[in-house]
Order: sequence, then structure tokens, then C-alpha cells
Amino acid sequence: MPTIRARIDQIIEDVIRRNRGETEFHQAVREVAESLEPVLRKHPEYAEHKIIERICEPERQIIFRVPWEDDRGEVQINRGFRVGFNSALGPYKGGLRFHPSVYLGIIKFLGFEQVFKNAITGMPIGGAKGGADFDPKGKSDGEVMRFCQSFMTELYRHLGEITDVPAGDIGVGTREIGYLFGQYKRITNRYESGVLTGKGPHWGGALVRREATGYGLVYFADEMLKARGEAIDGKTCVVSGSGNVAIYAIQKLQMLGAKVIACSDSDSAVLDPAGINVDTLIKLKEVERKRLRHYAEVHPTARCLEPRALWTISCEMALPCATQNELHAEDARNLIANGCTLVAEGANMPTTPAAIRLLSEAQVAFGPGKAANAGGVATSALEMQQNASRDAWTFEYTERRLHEIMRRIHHDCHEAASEFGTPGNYVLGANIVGFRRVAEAMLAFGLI
Ligand code: NDP
Ligand code: 2IT
Repeated sequence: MPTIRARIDQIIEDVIRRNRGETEFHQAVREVAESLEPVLRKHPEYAEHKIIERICEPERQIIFRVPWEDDRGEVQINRGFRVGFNSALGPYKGGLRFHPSVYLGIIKFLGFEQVFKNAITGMPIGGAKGGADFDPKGKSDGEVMRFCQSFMTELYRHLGEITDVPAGDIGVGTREIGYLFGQYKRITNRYESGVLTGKGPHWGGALVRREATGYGLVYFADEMLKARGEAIDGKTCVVSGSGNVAIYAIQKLQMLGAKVIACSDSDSAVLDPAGINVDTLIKLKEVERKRLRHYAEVHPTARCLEPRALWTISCEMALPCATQNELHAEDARNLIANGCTLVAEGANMPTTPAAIRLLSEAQVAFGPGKAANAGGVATSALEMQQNASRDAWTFEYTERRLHEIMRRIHHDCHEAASEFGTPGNYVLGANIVGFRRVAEAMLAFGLI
């Protein structure tokens, strides 16, 4: 019999061999698998039934051609993806990413993470992810609409409110969800509200879904601080990105009394010692769809830096909210040297493994995305619940539900880390909570 450690190493090796070149997927699997050694020791039945091996193999992977016509009448071709990773706990659930960097390895890493994240929410949702290598930047509304219509013309046959329910991610917001929903409705002859989440509030969307990931992230960070006898009020923060997650994280941080002095996009970081103005961010990024550097034209107190210079700014809290592997070991060293005591991930896998190690060694509180950014998908599940009951809740009630969910997620991850002898290790806590819930359901279902 191989030791548990050898068995885990073999699982990782097999994933690398069978999914060649998909480096982000390998990284996500390694991070989870390596933390599960104590769980397999406690639950030999998980190893016996090859639960980790089965979880690492997506239940289904769909890859399809997306042809569309640009404004000049030229034919364009993109590649669309939907990976239904695991449906042990509910219908496939997870966002769609439209970004030129998208390929199967990115969608699989995101889908894999989503399985555990969704389990951690405690809601009845399985894990999935999808998207396309389409770049919405610089495209007209008409081009985005034609792309979304073509994308849905293939994808619709794989979806359904109790089969697979996509939502937004990078490059996919309410505008894109609108075009996708419109095409789904037209092709299927069904007003099936629960087939997509992140819809506009006037056509079946939940209030708070737009704010949910950012707000939830800050609620989670708040719980992490409370566990250390600290509070958000008065803390100086930097937030990377300036999209959906970043904007509403900044807004909630400010509501709780923190001072947010910097954010970024892929071209620049903006440092504004007077405090980032969220109204300007919303106008620039959501309404005008402009680059962040224009922020400094409106606010003379602000200056533009290189995007990566964000992590050299002195702060007490850092929230990476842009994309995967954006916070490197060198950035972690700078944050530690400058007095940062908390990092919580709004993005999926934004912190490299080497950076996580350095932060943990320096006793920086670290909130992994699977737990810290789960408020977005949890509120998607609340949207599904409202759609199923043909109801619409108030902003206040929905936000209260989100807040309770984030408190419970923190509590569960904190407890699990302590149960396995590593109090304060949220990476381990989150992986254990998520894995155990999926594993128990898979055991109950037999070999499927
Ligand atoms: P948006 O498209 O709204 O914003 C993305 C932001 O990140 C933009 O500022 C963008 O800058 C920046 N960014 C994206 N890709 C890169 C890159 N390769 N290099 C540098 N900067 C980049 O996306 P979201 O805010 O929705 O998503 C941000 C992160 O949060 C992602 O990791 C996503 O998976 C994760 N997430 C999102 C949830 C949601 O509900 N939307 C839920 C949970 C996690 P630019 O405009 O220049 O590209
Ligand atoms: O990464 C994520 O959790 C999301 N992009 C949100 C998924 C969802 O279904 O709301």
C-alpha cells in the first residue's frame, strides 16, 4: 500500500500527465490535493473510493466554435468552453469569462475551484465554468451582442435551471448576461429565469448580486480581523483590479471606515492618497468603459503607476481582485516589509503558491478565494431561489442573507482548520470544508 503522501503525489502527477500544458489547472489541483493529506488519514473511505481522482476529472467538457460578424462585416471565429466539473451538490454553477487569455486550462482551474467554493457556501450548487477567448475590449455593443447570440446558440442545449446555470466573470457583466438570456429565451421558447444569474433586477436579477462578491469579500476579511481582535475601521487598503469585484470591495471597505488608496487595471495602478472615489470608478469602468488612467484626469490628488507597483504601496490590507497569479513572491515580500497584515482574495487564485507561503510564514492573515470570494456565487444561489419561487427580495434582506452566509463560511473554515490542528490556516480550512461536503455526496451516490 502506498503511503497517503505518495498517493497524493501520484494523483498530482497523473493530472499533469493527462492534462498537458494546462498549468493553471495543475496549480489549482496541487494546492487542494496537497492540503488533503490529514483528511484522507481521517477518512480512508475517501481514498478507497478514489474521491480525489474522480473530482479531478470533469464530468463533462464542451468546446465549440463561435462564429460572428464584426461591424465591418468581417467574419470572426472564437472558441467557446463550458466545463461541468461536478454536480454532486446541485446543478452546475459558475461564471463565464470572456478574455483573450482563455483556454481550456484556465476554464478547468476555475471550474475545479468552483466545485469547492460552491460547496463551502452551503448552497445546493455544483461547480462549473465557461467562457471564450473573445476580447470585449474595444468592441461595439452590436459586436458584443452578436458574439453573445452566437455563443448561446450552441451553449443553450447544455443549460437549464436544474442542469447548468452560468453567470458572469471577467468580461461578462449584466450587459452580456442580457444578450445571452435574450437569445436563450428566443431559441427555447421558455422564460426560464433561473437559467442564468447576474440578470438585471428588472428582468429576474437579484438585488445585491452586482455588489455581492466585493461586499462578501470585505465581510469575510472583517471576520478574519475580528478573529484576531482587530477591526476594519481605520485600516489603509490597496485593491487590485477595477472591475466588478474590486469596485464593490472598495465601496464596502469605505462604508466600514477603511481608507482605500489604490486600485488598478491591466494598464496602470492609480494611487490616490485622498481615497479612491468609487463614483468616478463606476462612471469610468461601468458606464463609459474607459481605462483607469483617466481617473487621474478627474482627481488631481491621484497619480498613475505601473500596474505591478500597486503591491509596493504601504498598506495594512491588500485585496487582489483582478486575475490569477497577479500577486507574486516579490510582491508578498514588499507587502510584508511595508506592514501589511491581511491579504484576502477577491479574484480566483490571484496569489502564487510561493507568495502564499511567504505570507503565511510572516503570520499575515490569508483568506483564500474559495472562501473569501464565495459571496458572489452564494448570491447567485439566492437569485436562483428567488427565480424558483417567482419572488424578489429587498436589497436589505438580500444583503443580510449574504452577510450571514459569509459569517458562516468564515466560521466553518476557521473550525475545520482548528479541528485539523492548524488554527488560522484558512487555506486548509476552506479546502477541507469544501472537499468533505462534495466527498460525502459522491459516496452516497455510489460509483457515478
Ligand atoms: P471584471 O471584468 O469586472 O474586472 C476585471 C478586472 O481585473 C479589470 O480591472 C481588469 O483590467 C483586471 N484584469 C483582468 N485580467 C487581467 C490580467 N490578465 N492582467 C491584469 N489585470 C487584469 O471581472 P470581475 O471583477 O468580475 O473578476 C475579477 C476576478 O474576480 C476574477 O479572478 C474572477 O474570476 C473573480 N471572481 C469574480 C466573481 C464575480 O461575481 N464577478 C465572483 C468570484 C470571483 P482590464 O480592464 O485592464 O482588463
Ligand atoms: O468565480 C465565481 O465564483 C464567479 N464568477 C461567480 C459564479 C456565479 O455563478 O455567480
